[in-house]
Amino acid sequence: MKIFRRPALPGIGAEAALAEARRLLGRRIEQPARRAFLQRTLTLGGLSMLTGCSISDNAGVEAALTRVSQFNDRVQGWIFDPNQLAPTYPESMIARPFPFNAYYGEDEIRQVDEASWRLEVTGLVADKRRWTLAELRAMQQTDQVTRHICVEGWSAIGKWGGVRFSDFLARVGADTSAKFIGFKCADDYFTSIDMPTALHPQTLLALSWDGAPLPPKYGFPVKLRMPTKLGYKNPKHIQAIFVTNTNPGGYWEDQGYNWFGGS
Ligand SMILES: Nc1nc2c(c(=O)[nH]1)N[C@H]1C(S)=C(S)[C@@H](COP(=O)(O)O)O[C@H]1N2
Ligand SMILES: [Mo]
Repeated sequence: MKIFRRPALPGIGAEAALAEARRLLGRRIEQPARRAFLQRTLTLGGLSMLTGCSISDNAGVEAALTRVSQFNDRVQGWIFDPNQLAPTYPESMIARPFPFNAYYGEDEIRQVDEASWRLEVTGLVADKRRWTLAELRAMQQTDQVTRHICVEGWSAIGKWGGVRFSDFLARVGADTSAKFIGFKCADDYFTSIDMPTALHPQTLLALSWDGAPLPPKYGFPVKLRMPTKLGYKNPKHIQAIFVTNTNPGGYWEDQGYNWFGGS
């Protein structure tokens, strides 16, 4: 059994709070001079002015960091370019074996039964129904060799194949003017993404890894693969997808990880 890991944000001291705020602010500010300026000059007083939160106790620090993170979500949303492709790599660079990660250890990997599994699609869609794996396999397939980046400090290149998510959303008649797509997984993990990322050409409803059906550890029967987002935004073992205008949050996001989670 893996010990539950606390995410990087909560319960931290003033210096760490400043470092985190600088990191969150700096990541998505494009002009290097402005970014360097903010990172050099942000003080605790500045952080408290910027966020309107008093930094006198842990609760205040957390409130301030949440505001910075929410600001960062908006900036990432504004600057996300729906046509810009993430880098792709030659097959010779695929990591074998590919790292496994989940909020539990390898001994607790979920074994989903293909025969009884269905993908439930609900919310703001014309065709609310349950899909079998065979039906997903019958749709047009595409693959990508891209880099998966985990906030825990590792990254690895893998090859995922499956249905372009924008094709799937069109097929179910999703309201693409809605703001969010939520995902519920067989291991009770959950996450959600913004519509522009859902429609990005490299966002895949992935059914395979390295040319073979997704093994249980990588999320059998389906995962959402997005090379434009960090690892925790890529749900494995998906059971339900819903289109909504209410932000569904996520397992790690609700504990302080940045919601947009762009890479
Ligand atoms: N269902 C589910 N999906 C999940 C997770 C999880 O615990 N459960 N962990 C996330 C995190 S933090 C990472 S880094 C990737 C790991 O995917 P991999 O095992 O294919 O490397 O899955 C993401 N999706
Ligand atoms: Mo991760």
